[in-house]
Amino acid sequence: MLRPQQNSKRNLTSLNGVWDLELLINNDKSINKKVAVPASFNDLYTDDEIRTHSGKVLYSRKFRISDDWKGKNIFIYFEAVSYHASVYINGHHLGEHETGYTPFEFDLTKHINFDSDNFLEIIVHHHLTADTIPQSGFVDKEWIFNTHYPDVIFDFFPYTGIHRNVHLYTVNDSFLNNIKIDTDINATDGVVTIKGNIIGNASKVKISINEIQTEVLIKDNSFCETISIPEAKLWNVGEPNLYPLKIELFDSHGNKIDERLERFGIRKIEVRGNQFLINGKPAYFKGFGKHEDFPIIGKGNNDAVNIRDFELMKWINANSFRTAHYPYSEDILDLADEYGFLVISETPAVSLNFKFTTDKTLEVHKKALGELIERDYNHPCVVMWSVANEPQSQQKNAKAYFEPLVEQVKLMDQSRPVTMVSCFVPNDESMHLFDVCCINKYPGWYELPGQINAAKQRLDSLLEEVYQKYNLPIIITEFGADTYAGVHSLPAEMWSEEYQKDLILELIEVMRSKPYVIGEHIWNFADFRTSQNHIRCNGNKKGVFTRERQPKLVAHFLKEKWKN
Ligand code: GCB
Repeated sequence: MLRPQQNSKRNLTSLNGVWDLELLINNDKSINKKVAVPASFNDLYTDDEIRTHSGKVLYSRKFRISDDWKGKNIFIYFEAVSYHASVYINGHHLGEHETGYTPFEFDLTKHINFDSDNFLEIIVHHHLTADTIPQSGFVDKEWIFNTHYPDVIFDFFPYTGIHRNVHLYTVNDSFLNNIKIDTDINATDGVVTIKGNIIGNASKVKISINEIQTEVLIKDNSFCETISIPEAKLWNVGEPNLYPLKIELFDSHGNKIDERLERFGIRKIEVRGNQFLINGKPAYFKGFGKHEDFPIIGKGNNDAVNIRDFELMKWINANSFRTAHYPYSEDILDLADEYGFLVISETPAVSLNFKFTTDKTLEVHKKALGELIERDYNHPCVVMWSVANEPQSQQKNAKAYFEPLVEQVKLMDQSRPVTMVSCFVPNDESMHLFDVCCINKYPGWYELPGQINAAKQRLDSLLEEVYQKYNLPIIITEFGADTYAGVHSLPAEMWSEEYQKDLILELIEVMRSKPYVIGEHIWNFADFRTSQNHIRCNGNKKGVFTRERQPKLVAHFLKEKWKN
């Protein structure tokens, strides 16, 4: 499956816009609303029972197709629907998709009307259980986060809806189905290997990278070609050199039947000893754990918000972020390629609890991981896969659970390291499986509240212990303090802008004193909405920026600290 694009052999149209929404509250009260796509529906209306609704909802709309599309195969492509989607066209059930952050598509060709309306319906179901990724819907008495409204076991609002673009597109009977781009470096040459497969019948592809052109015969519906680019301009942080790639598909009569325009960056990643090397040079991660979250649209993809976020990350001299706690939109990864940011790309497996996982949980997790790697493989910005955030990895069965997932990553992608983000080190039972140790710790906040000096000492000894135990390079993927913008205090006290600034800057000093620490990611880039509970006031306030994307005090100091 390839992300849809408009080109000389494909048509593309958007189904974004205003749709109809029907909710059934308590199985009897039906509510009908207008709804925006893409967006979460939760914050569009004024009723709590709609905002916190977690049952099924029905999205629907009509659309017409141009006669120009007659004779083509027509597909519908959803970039993401959260959590479960069941799709119908003109009353025919096309199929289903589970997990909320990766794309899926269906062939509509047989069911489409040309001279009248087409009626599209999606039943969207956000019901999380022990078997879903992420999990929710159970109570672990030993765990503190049990009292959320709406009730979830993670710390962000369970937004629901058609969160990303919906496209209709056409292809001919034979078309390019998948393309994988690998890059390597040989002295000053860039070495690019392009693999692909096709559906239908075709005889050759023509591959063009600027003025370099080559033709490759198709065998067993696939092709593979390696091309050297002399004096290659490499892709790296802040040096987002991208090459255009054109692949044209021809039938046995020499007619062009499909085309694909891609771009790629030449770069090589290695984890060697304590270091994370990009193009042979050590990289240090400065940046954030983020969220897809914004007022009114919730988790809906929005180009303006995405660009503002990248401009702020550039302004503050960050060089990287983690897609906490799920795969982000394809538009965000495109921007990261173009701005030259390093991305740790994460599956939606947040807060796994192995007391409740089942065979089905692991199966869904594997599928979500496979879909993520498949989707993001060609993005140079993605430098590491994260299989999970903060699982209960102090539990004995964590290792057995993660083994097949690490194996799956290694099978699908030999070019990138794999990590898991843990809050249980040094008691983590599974960290030995991974290439990099990612740690979430909140000294000076959840532990040792208000005590910055003691927090520094705690972090120092923890880092030493973790490094001794696992012997892996370490990224602190979360640390920080809730901070209500506008609250000030001298001496610095929790929740004030001064406390956030002092704590973050002091903890960074500890991290930088350890040669095996290869990154500092603050939690969070911006404030974000959570479920309601007694430790959150209008959501999580650990943002360096407010939810509206304005800086708190710490932002100005980080900008200085992250220069160079
Ligand atoms: C964590 C979680 C993150 C929370 C954060 C917090 O460890 O990974 O989802 O939002 O802590 O602020 O408590």
